[in-house]
Amino acid sequence: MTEKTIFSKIIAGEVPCDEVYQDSKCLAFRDIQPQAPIHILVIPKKAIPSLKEVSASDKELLGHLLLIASDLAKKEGLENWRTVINTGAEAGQTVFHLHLHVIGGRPLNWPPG
Ligand code: DGP
Repeated sequence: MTEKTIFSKIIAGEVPCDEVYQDSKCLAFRDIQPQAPIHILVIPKKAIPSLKEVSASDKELLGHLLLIASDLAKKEGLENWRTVINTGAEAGQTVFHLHLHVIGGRPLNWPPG
């Protein structure tokens, strides 16, 4: 059996989180190592390792995650924000459970490092 990721443990309630939203398909909580005043992670409850492993059957779920990210950014009062999905270790992915970062509350430079 594949080892549970920290995010699967958070979904299962085995590890606490600072939750901001959840529904039947996703959970959103504050990042433990925030990179900006607002830094929320939106994750599917389905354990998909990364954007590499998605398929057409995940279309609705992926759209749902983006809509929730947008709602939460607006609820946090953000006018400008960045939505990031790191895919693969060399792109900065450290937790292999698909997640969207919603980052804002300070000016954000481009390109990212
Ligand atoms: P990434 O590098 O894209 O895989 O982002 C993983 C993020 O997850 C990183 O910003 C730190 C955050 N993180 C890791 N472990 C925990 C945890 O136990 N709780 C919370 N809230 N965030 C975590």
